[in-house]
Amino acid sequence: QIQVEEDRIGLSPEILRRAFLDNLFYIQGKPLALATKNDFYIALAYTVRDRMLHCWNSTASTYTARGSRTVCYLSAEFLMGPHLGNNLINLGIYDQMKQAIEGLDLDFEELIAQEEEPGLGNGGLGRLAACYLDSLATLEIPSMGYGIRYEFGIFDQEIRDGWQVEITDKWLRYGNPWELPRPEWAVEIKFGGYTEPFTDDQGRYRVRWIPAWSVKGVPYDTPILGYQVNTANTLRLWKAEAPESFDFEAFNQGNYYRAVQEKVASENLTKVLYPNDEKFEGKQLRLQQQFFFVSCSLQDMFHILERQQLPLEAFPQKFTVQLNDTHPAIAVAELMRLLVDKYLVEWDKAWDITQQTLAYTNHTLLPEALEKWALDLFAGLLPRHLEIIYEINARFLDRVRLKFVGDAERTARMSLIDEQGARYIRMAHLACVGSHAINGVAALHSELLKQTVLKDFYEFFPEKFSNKTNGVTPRRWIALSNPSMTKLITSKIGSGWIKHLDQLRQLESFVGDIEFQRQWRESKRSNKQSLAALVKNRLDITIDPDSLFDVQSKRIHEYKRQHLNALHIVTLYDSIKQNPTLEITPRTFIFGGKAAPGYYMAKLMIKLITAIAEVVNGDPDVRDRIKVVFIPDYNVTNSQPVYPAADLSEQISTAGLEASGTGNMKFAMNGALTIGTLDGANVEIREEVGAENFFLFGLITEEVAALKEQGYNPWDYYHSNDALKAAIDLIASGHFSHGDRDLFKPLVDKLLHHDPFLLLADYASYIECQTKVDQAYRDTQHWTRMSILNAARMGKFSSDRSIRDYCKEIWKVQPIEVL
Ligand code: 26Q
Repeated sequence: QIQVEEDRIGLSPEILRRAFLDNLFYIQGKPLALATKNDFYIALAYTVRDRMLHCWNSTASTYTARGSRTVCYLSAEFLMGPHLGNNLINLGIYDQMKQAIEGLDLDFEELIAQEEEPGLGNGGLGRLAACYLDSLATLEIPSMGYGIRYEFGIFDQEIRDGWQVEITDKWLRYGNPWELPRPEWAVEIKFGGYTEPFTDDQGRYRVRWIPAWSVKGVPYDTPILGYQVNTANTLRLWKAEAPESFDFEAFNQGNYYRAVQEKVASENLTKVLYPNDEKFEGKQLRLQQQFFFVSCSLQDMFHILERQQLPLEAFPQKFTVQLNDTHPAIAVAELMRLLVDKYLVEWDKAWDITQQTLAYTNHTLLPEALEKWALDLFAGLLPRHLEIIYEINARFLDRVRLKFVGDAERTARMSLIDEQGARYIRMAHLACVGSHAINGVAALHSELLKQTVLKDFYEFFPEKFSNKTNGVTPRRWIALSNPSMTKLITSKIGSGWIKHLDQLRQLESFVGDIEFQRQWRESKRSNKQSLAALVKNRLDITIDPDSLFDVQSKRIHEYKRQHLNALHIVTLYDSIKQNPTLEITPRTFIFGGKAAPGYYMAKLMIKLITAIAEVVNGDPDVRDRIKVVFIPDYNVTNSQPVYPAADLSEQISTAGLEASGTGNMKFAMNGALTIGTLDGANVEIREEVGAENFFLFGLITEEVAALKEQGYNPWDYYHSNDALKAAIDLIASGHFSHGDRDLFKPLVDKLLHHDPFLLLADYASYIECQTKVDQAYRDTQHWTRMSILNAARMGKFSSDRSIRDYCKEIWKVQPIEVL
């Protein structure tokens, strides 16, 4: 037992302050007078980190001593957001630290704002992984997040002349106090080359892989603290470096330049996060990234197994590995390779271990998002894995033929190899076959999976399928982001809800309490005031905190239909222009979100929104009734003040296309009402909060399918709805583009000629629903009531509930308390 000085564990403001000054002096090497804001931030971060390390070490010792079963969450993305504020909340020392820092006449919030967030994800999928790590630690589940330490995360977004401009995210520029490199646990990852069969000394038939090159994977560990528990789990992210050996010395004898080039090439592997989501791109470097982090992580698990002197057969008891979408699905082949080629386990045994270990979560039904790797590309990089996939496929298809005799079409559909024309490896099929459990991320999505993309697999092994509705962590998304509401709720029902979100139901007994309603409104109003101040500060736009804050913030996508929201704004603008005395509830339309750099239509949607904003906000006839704001660089940091300030949450995707959504949950938990389609988790949110507290519109999934089946014609809607025609014509006329009729032509034409996401079909229903919102907001009391009930009934959507479900039904793992 190591004795630690008080300065590194004490929690009183006085000791925290002393520790902070000590860190400033000894870590940053600065006296108070010379320190920059960043120095202060680093000193503050180390002061917090010291307190976490205590938990981290105890956790490691406890897990080792108990030989615990461990959840390994494999994800190409972890969108953690800033650590400092969250760690202060989870340590339970937010207020003490604030006092400590303010006692030095420093601005605490300003120091917290110094942190460059690790934006190692695109959106929902990466942020879900982050929420799950928070819940795993809070529920005291032995677990490890495994991913990639991208040197450049998701790009920073600037808006210039209304267009998105991408800026490199140099998040490591000023160092990262939260991670510890562990070079002693580095592993080697091999690529390319060829294979050859041979017979070993025991006369066994085996295959040798002679790779062409390799890189070194170095783990960087970040502690992940649970909320008010001693558990601190690990997020282990891998960085690629040049290998130590691999014949480079021989190869590069006297060729210094070549040697340096090789080093640069190795480090390229984990240089940058691919900024596309929901669209597959078959880039070689991306496949290298996927294999790299999967192989690093699996090798790491074998090392742990060895260190704990467990036999290979114990692998599935020791580890349960969750695949966050198909990005890590190569794990199926790599685990087989390690078992069969390296550890000499016979095929059937290895296959049992693999299947028992792996489980797969699907996050999308969009066909363009399904990963399929061109066979040549795959063969060039992973020749041995291709052979293994062929073997898995041959054995699997034999079973399919046995079960569905004579159904050759089915066999072709289910094959791991797509052979209609150019050949591809289907990663979702590989994940399904190699896993014992397959799940979707909301009830509707899980049903649709079974009926559409994974239908054949559901018919083959129905017992593997289940639903695990997503959730979000109330620590970051309420306690940290919304201190005023947190304080109010806690004053009424105590603070137990932060760990047991179902307890929010106790708020229902105060829903008719006039004083509580007033306080609720006051909290919302102050959050709107804060957001208004941020908007004023950053964008120099004045927005009225008494207007209805109508927010759509998420990645920009046609299926998410930000342009449907835009059509509503144009319709309101046009009706005010036609009828200047029109009485409407004043509204502020707030947008935020990044477009994939190569997604032209999404970028044009941003331009459309900013163009509408320019006209609306500049027109004295309308600008006191409607305002439009596009918040640039929407990320975790910038989103935190947004959810608490929203009155209305826009969740308006075409039914059947949003797998779950998680922003929908963050908004509703913070007392926003939802206007939404019956899509993803909206369905379940509506069930929980009550249909009377939810603004529902639009076609349902079956109607979408039927309409497309019968031949959808957007022109029918255009010609039969005057307001719709007027809105589209106004955009096409160049009214929002300084007379330029070409600018938005691609967008308008796509709506009129194809409209794959059925905006025109849903327009009338959406506008009618928005009119109801307008009227409902005028009844302040009733709106407040609905707002309270929304927050009170969101318990289901805590990621703690999701994680409990995974633990019980898939991972079969129990908590281990750290003392
Ligand atoms: C794949 C291959 C190559 C390059 C990039 C990608 C890639 C990257 C990210 C594909 C997809 C993603 C992200 C998908 C995503 O965020 N999906 C969202 O997942 C959330 C969590 O389950 C759901 O709530 C959302 O509905 C879903 O859209």
